[in-house]
Amino acid sequence: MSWWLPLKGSTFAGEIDGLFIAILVITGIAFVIVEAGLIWFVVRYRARPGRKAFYTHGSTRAEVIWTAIPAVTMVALGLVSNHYWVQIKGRNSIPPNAYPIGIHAKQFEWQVTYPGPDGKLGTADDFTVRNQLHVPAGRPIVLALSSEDVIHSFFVPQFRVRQDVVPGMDIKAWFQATVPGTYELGCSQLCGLGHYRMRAQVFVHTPEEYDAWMKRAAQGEASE
Ligand SMILES: [Cu+2]
Repeated sequence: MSWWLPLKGSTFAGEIDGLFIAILVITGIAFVIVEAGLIWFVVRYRARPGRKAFYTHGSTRAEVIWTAIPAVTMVALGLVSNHYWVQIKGRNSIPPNAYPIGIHAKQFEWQVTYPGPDGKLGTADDFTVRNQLHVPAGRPIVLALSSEDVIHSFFVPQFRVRQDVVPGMDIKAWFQATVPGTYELGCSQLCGLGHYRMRAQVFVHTPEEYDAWMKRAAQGEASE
């Protein structure tokens, strides 16, 4: 269904899209039923000569029914999606072998810190690149998100990952990209006048390509 949803570019994408479509179908059915009922009542009880309007205090039975159906549907959706929440955002969801990348958001740019050849953040070989997120495909990535000033939000539609970046908080988010290519990271939280230009390019490389890029970038050569 690439004509309406972005490319499925991470291991989460299929599940998130399934949930999205399930909710769309449920709300779509409710929409059609409600609109059809509305039209039916408008026609059925239209003004006619000799018929007087009357007041009603409502129907307890009808109210219980139209409250219970959405409530049960909401709870069911919550229970079904909890599984995905635990897997994607849960406290212990980050795979232990995830590759760390630091992301520092500020008005209006993304500063991406790479762990360097040793694969560890917070060491001397780390280096930072503005507005370019390079990741290898097929490997879990854990982002350490921080903000300089206001709330920003990390969003790559193809990964189906969105995470607010909040000043004073150290927030982790993880994903595993699956399809090599070039995507866009946009700030999805209105953060000031330059919000519209707070974007970065996302490069998903094959593991070999990523290693080669890492070597070049660590030596301080221009990063792509
Ligand atoms: Cu922003």
